[in-house]
Amino acid sequence: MTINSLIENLSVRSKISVARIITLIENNNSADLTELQNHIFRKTGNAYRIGITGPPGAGKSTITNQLTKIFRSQKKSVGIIAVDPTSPFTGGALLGDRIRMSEIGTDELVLIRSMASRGSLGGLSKKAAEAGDVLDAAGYDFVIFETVGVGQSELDIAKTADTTVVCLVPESGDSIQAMKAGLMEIADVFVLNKSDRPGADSAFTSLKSMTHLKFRDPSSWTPEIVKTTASMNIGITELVDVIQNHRDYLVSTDLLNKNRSKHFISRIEEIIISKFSQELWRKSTKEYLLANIYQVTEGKKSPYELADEIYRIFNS
Ligand SMILES: Nc1nc2c(ncn2[C@@H]2O[C@H](COP(=O)(O)OP(=O)(O)OP(=O)(O)O)[C@@H](O)[C@H]2O)c(=O)[nH]1
Ligand SMILES: [Mg+2]
Repeated sequence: MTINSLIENLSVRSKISVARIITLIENNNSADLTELQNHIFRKTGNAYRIGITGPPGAGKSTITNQLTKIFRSQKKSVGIIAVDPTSPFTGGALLGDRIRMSEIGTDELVLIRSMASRGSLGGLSKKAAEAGDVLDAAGYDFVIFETVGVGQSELDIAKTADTTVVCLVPESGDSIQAMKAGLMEIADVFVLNKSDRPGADSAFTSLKSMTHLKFRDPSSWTPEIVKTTASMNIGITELVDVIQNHRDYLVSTDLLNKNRSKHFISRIEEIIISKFSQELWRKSTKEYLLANIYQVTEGKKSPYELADEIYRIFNS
């Protein structure tokens, strides 16, 4: 299939075209696809993007599966991107598998895609965002990003989501860990999953007091907390309601657009930095660096001085 026919076929009913375009983007590290991505981008803007993150095994896939079933009962189509920043090897297969094997896996209007890091984390969140664009352009009503909360990557992915759901479990100290890992900063909604387990009530209370301490401003959004037992489909309708509340809040305050423009600013900055660094590191600057690095190693010049010299060569 040519790129043009892929674009023509781009719709929720053509999973093959969608999957092929995502693969093209995933494998491409050059600017060759700019034109394709320009085309795709013009068709985006209609999907609502939900990020679901949290520690390994917290129940993210189970929740994604149950959420998707509700969205489907509302006749909405759902594209799911399971991002596995921990695994450069499996192609992210494990993350996606639990969903793929479930009832929604065979639904014509649900597309599930796994993406793994292949060594570069920064690149992964960029590509996940671009894959989200493809699903958006294809007409999926919801795009869900599932990602394990282990570091920077989920923070980056949160940048591209309209609503970020942080999924925790009652195990002691989990909410404290979330604070440390920066999940508090990105959460619009907390899910306390596995509420069938002991300690759920006290975990709920401590999470509640934490969010209220942190978000005192009554005019801004205070993350809502939903207790769920995803494996038994308990609490999921409430979660859908809370996501909808957040969406309404974003729309009524115009924050939906403002946040999206912030995301675009970061994306554009990244594109420019990458263009700039390709230009900067041409043959002459790289050679100059390698030929003169000994001066820094021997303490004759500081790294700043050598960087300045290289920058001057670049500008001349
Ligand atoms: N007891 C209990 N188990 C649950 C609940 N939700 C999910 N599980 C189980 O927890 C395990 C992990 O669930 P997943 O949905 O795969 O969790 P995940 O966060 O997607 O895991 P990773 O993607 O590997 O990080 C599975 O065995 C689920 O059946 C729940 O509410 N209560
Ligand atoms: Mg999972």
